[in-house]
Amino acid sequence: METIYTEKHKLRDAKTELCGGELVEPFERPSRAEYVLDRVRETDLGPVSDPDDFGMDPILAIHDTEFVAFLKTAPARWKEAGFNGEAIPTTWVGRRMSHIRPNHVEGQLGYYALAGETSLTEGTWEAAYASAQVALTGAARIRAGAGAVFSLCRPPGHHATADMYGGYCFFNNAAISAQHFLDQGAKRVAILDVDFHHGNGTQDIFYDRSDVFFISLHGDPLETFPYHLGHAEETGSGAGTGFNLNFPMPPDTPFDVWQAALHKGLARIAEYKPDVLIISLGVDTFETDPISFFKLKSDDFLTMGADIASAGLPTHFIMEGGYDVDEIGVNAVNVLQGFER
Ligand code: Q9C
Ligand code: ZN
Repeated sequence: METIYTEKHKLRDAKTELCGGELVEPFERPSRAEYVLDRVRETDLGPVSDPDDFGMDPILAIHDTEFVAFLKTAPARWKEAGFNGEAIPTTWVGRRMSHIRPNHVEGQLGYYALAGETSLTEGTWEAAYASAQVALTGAARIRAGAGAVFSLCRPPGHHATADMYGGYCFFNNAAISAQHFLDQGAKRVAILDVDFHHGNGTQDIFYDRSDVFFISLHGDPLETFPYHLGHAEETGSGAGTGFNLNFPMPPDTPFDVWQAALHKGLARIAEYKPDVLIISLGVDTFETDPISFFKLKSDDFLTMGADIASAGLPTHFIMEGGYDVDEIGVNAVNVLQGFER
């Protein structure tokens, strides 16, 4: 399987993450992608290629123009406003407050952030742009006939909505890839999100549409991030009714329980008959992930890959989360090797 990768991810290198009331070294750090790339090379998974440049249009097919401009300029504007640290929101649009966008950068952070942990820094926009280009290049490979491709995206994307960032995500790489497939002639795309966290951004983007079926297996939002979306009752709206499927699961969920949900999701995907399957591939379901609570073991990721392969669909793997950095390479590449066996 071919891997798409660019070093430009290193431009996303925040010094701080707001965690437990402290500013800590971010869990989502550059070494994550390096460990995955090392493992891709070590296992001879296949060639590693640079992304092509598809420009802004496919990003703007998903994201709001003003939001994209905000991400680009916010770090410099934050500095100009006289703030010394990295840009972190301190306000939000609380219930019954106004959705009028403020002028001041501090207010705009509250307006565009869906969570407060993710600092905006110089270089973030460029890295997020490059990450989206990695996903678009992966999509082009599938379109050209590849059975599977691994887009080693960083920063991740599945928490980002059309006009909100947070949860370490800025541009929604999976959504951008799905829309690109549709714009190139696909009729139906399924996105299966196996990251520990609910893919709230992807769900929100496609919630009222039937041409993208979103399925997510994740920690119950009653207990974990993103807290405010991802319940089983969320099944889509309008034309999208029936095309959103959530499997929230409790703390300490082991692989056999998780796998039963995977099989249910795959059965629904088979009925849907998509042209392409996109996997939002987070490996933060791992038993020693520092911010998650599932109990998957490294070998389980091989089984996961084999189960995904049984769908028999062209499959676009897009890297999302995974924060046990020492094991992220083994776990992510196990899914890809399990798929190929
Ligand atoms: N104090 C992805 O996996 N909450 N994002 C962190 C640590 C945010 C995860 C809590 C988790 C975001 C792509
Ligand atoms: Zn995650």
